[in-house]
Amino acid sequence: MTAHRISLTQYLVEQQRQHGHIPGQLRLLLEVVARACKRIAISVNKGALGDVLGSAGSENVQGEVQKKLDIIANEVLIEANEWGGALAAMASEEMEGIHVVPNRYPQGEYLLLFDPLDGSSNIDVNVSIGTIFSVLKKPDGAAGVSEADFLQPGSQQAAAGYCVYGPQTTLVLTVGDGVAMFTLDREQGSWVLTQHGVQIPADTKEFAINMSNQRHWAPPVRRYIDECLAGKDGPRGKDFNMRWIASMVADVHRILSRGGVFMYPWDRREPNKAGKLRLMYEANPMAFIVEQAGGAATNGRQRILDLPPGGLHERVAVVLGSRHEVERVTAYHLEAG
Ligand code: AHM
Ligand code: MG
Repeated sequence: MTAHRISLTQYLVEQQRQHGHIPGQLRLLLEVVARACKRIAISVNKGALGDVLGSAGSENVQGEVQKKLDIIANEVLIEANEWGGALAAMASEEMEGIHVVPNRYPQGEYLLLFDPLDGSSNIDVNVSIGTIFSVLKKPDGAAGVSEADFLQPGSQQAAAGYCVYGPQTTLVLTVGDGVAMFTLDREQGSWVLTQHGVQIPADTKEFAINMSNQRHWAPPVRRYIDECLAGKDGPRGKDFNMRWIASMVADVHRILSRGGVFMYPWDRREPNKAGKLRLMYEANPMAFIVEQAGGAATNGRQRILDLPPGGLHERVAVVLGSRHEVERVTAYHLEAG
């Protein structure tokens, strides 16, 4: 294996050179994001030894208590990306407004959005967490850069990825030419291509949902889960297994690896919010990756990548993963009117 190792750099150069998928600036940007994820992985691994666990005693724009690692990861991503010349601005779950690249650095053509540390509730209990990112192109001809430039549907993404900090540190990436996975070789400090052309099986017997919210769900979601729970003797004619890690990165990573359906639906407790997850830096990048791996992603009614965003921190219901199951859940919603 060692003799034929393909590094992230080599993979990206080949994408640029042979397939024409990515311009030089985008390649540079993705390398910088990957380097930042390596630094975040080091902090995550230190845990209690690095004084990185616990709450930071502050709240983010969504009113959620920030963990120290949320803030560290956000700072690492900003510092790593602002001087490279590929970006015009960044947006993050941890910042209310956009972060424009300061004047002292050259302005690039791209916009980067991220959830610096997804699955925050798992930080202190040593369960997998991750970083999710989405790359958009700044609209042509726009003078300067504003929040409105970010409000593009997910179908416009130039690239998307996530890094899962688990038993292995794995970077998963798409530039619109399938999905590739890179494992961090800690001794060498480099990302090594370990899988490409990732495909999600269209059928599955595994679902992921937070069952404790069952009483708040809408009827189509109840119907789907009830049918799964009925098992072999129910209308589906097969037994289903359930998994819920409470880190979207880890749940999506399992689905990319062996199939499954992931749902964070709308629920009655907050009728004005479309769900818990954020469209622009959680649902869109994951939907892009899942579609590139042959899966599907909807909000129960429409394709996530077609949704026009109304704001940076907009929330959305999410159903993604194995295509036939996502189609079924979506059909149940449409039938319900
Ligand atoms: P976060 O970005 O604040 O960490 O929240 C998002 C996370 C997802 O990773 C995960 O799927 C979900 O929240 C878990 O929510 P719950 O605790 O309601 O099960
Ligand atoms: Mg998150």
